[in-house]
Amino acid sequence: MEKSALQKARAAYQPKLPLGLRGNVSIKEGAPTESVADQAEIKALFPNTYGLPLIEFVHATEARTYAPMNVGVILSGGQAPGGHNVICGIFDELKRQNPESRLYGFLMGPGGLVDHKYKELTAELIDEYRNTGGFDMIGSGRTKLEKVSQYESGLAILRELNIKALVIIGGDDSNTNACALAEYYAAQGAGVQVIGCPKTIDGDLKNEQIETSFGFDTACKTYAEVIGNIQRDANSARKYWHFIKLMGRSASHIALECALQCQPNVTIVSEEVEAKEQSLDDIVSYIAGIVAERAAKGNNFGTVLIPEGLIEFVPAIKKLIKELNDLLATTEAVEATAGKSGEEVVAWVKAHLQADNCATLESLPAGVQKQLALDRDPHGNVQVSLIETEKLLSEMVGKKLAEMAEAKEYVGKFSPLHHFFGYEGRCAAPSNYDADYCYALGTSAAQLIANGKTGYMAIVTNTTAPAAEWVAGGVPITMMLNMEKRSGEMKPVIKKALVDLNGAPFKTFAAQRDKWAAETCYVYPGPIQYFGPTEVCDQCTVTLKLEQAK
Ligand code: FBP
Repeated sequence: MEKSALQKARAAYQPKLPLGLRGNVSIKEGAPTESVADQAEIKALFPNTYGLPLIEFVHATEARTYAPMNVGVILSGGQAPGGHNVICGIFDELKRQNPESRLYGFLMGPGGLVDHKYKELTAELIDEYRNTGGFDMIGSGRTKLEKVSQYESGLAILRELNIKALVIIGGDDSNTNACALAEYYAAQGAGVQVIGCPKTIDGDLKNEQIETSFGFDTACKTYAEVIGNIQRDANSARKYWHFIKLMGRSASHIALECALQCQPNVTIVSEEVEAKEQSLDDIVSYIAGIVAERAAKGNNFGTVLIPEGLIEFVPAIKKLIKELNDLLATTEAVEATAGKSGEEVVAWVKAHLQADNCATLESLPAGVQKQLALDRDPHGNVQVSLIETEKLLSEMVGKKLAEMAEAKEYVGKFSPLHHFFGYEGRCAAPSNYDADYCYALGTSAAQLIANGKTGYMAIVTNTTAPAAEWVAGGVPITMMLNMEKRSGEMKPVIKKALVDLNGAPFKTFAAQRDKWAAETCYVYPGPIQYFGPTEVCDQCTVTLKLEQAK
């Protein structure tokens, strides 16, 4: 592979490991654990993997011998910077323990295990991908591992390759599935350990045990760099309002972190919209108010951050989407809308919706009405992520400002521009934080395997301190489970961490947002720095610093 000078320098970067993971390692086990909620149900569902102790790795003076072992690894779900370093960490530790050990990568996500698509990860291949972004070493996919037939098909190839442990690198759903797989293989006496690893740029896989999911740091820093550049442009030309949508399927952690890093004029936080039961009109009025306030001072420019998942957190729209999903799944709807034009489908839908949901639909621009009525995913659901919320909001703000101008409440010029940042950050070269964090997670995963553990997630904590002081270990996945309704049934799942409105990151933002709105307090974070002073290169997110501040 052809490489740039920075890529070459980056390939040579040696991730910093916590002291506890350097060289010889011994294991410290805590007391038995309980699940966060619904203990009796979870215990009954996971008799073989429930109640295990928390684990910490500490430096040992005595060397240990390890038998050779074959291990498999899977990347699951959306790309997140640092995934390759998790694999490098597993590989290096596995080979340090015994050079005869082998690592196999299953291709294109969990589907590779089920369909027996794999490749051996050799030292040469691993070296190509050290400290790189992306998941292209083995690819990723969104196949859900949840059926016994899949577990059995996976077991066949694991046996064929003599693989005794599998590491699943994924988000909350993939780790929930890893837990079920660990339990199944333990119950069958299959002799295969299953270890999870916390990944997602969305930052919503975190709890008492997991400080952050990997990739969140790099993705946010990448978006913050570009938002900062846009803000510098806005402040230079003073003629555009930039509406910027930021990835994060559900939680608003990315938007909040970018706000804390860049101090934009407006940031909408979906969790607050839901808690305050705000309507789309409330959000639009809030933004229009700020546009008018700035215009009164001659500042016809600004930045607005919008989380990708916003629309589903607006209670009235959530209700409308629910009825649309049910309505359009009926045979009557399928027959009545077949072969019809977009306008005709929208008219049919309006005639069949409840009055309040119809009013909500009619309050939206015609283009969005069509998207809601027509764009369905393979399960027949509205494709919320396709809705261009940044355009929807700016269009509605424009209308509101026109009304305000009529009423002599606004004088100004409103020229909106639109951006969506998601894919730009998901495969960025990992920051030092993510490069180090992921390598330590991979090393921990290999240690959990070497110590015979299953049903654990690799963790690394104390990551606001210098990397040498980070603490590595494992947490039983059952400890993070609770029962939630999924597709009409109660299921054991890892609780998704939405933005906590009582948490320090949101409170810090809320205390300053009025000032950021009225004045121009932009911060321009600049690009991620890989080489240089530690205060520039080795910092974690503002969110994590605020959450961990004692
Ligand atoms: P994961 O939860 O699997 O980590 O994926 C997160 C994410 O990047 C979201 O932010 C985004 O909404 C989604 O994936 C997009 O996924 P895709 O590229 O598969 O459409």
